[in-house]
Amino acid sequence: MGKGAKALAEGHEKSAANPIDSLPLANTAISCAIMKIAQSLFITPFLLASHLHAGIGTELLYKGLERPVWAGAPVSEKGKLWVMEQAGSIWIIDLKTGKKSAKPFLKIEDKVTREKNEQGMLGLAFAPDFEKSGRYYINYNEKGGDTRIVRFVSEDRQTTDPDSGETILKYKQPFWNHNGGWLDFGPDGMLYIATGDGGSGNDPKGNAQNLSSHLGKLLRLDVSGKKGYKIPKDNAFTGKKGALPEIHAYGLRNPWRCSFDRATGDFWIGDVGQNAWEEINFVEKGEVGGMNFGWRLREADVETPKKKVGGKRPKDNVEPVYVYKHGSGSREGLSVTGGFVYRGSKVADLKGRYIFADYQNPRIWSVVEKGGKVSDFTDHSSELQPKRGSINLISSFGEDADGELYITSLSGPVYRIVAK
Ligand SMILES: [Ca+2]
Ligand SMILES: [Ca+2]
Repeated sequence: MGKGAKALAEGHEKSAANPIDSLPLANTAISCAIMKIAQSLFITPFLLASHLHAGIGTELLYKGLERPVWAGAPVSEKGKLWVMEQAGSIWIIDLKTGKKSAKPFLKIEDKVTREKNEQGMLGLAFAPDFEKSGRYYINYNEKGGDTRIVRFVSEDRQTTDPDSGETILKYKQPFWNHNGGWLDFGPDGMLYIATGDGGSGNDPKGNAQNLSSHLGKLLRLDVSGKKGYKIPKDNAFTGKKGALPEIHAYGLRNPWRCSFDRATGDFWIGDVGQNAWEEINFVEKGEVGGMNFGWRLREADVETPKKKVGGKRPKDNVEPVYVYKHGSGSREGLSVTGGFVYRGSKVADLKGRYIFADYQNPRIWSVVEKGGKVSDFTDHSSELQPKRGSINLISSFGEDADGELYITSLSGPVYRIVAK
């Protein structure tokens, strides 16, 4: 999500086009031929055919949320999915019955602004010990638009007193767009927060390269204490004059959905581009902080095309592992939505693959990472279309306690990714 209200409206129109092509027909023809061969070889046709039909698809989990932007679950809570509505409410969906909780898990719509397209409640992180502590963290735009990171405690793990929040961190938002919004705990137990560059276009204030600004950064906080947060001793810029010690990495534009791989601890970022490119960044587990993802000097792996904005690769620059051009082709798009490496057990074809999407085209793809490089690009856009309608405005992917994946569409539905 990242190009503003106008772009969102355009996305609505564009997404009416269903990207389903003739692939299912082609599969049927092939499988019929294989069935014949199998029969002639006295092989049980069912087994062979079912193997050939292995694939992925989606099922509608819940319909009718108001602008869902996030989904997820604490690892201790199986069979449930938390979903977030941008206006400032969180609900729990029972994965067996598909029913939504009668009461919200949290509802703070009176504290959140959702005046503009990219403003609202944008992210949630459950504390690693949520089962015991009930603690979790929310990223939202408060009235007026500035960002707040607030800690809540859910006493019964099902609801929250809306007035019980403790503000951990607050930073100014000079413009309504590019608020980032993602936050989660890393394998090191630290809270990571991805902030956007603050907004407008081409980062006019140069926030992302400015180490004295919270904007355009990946922040890293130790929130394990009773109150507030501490700076982890090994943060990259601790003690550096003029640099905020909260900063772990910099040079981000509008990171819209990041994830830690629950199996490896590797880190993935979908960073929304300006006018030409979208990008995916990858950081191996254990890599020390201080890396520069390049914005606004770099858009993906080139100099930002706008005059007096772009520049040479800075020191410590980390190039994206995957980039794609703006456009409406099958490998193109307008606004990346970062996803997850699939670590569930039910969808064999997705195992170990990083799945991500374009919010506006809309497309859903996956790649495989090895040694910091990605390969085996696969377009899942057709096979992931549900029986009825089409998935558009892909606002987020979500992971449940078992590592199964879900897709939220800003137009309301939540889909489950399943084996076909
Ligand atoms: Ca902003
Ligand atoms: Ca970059």
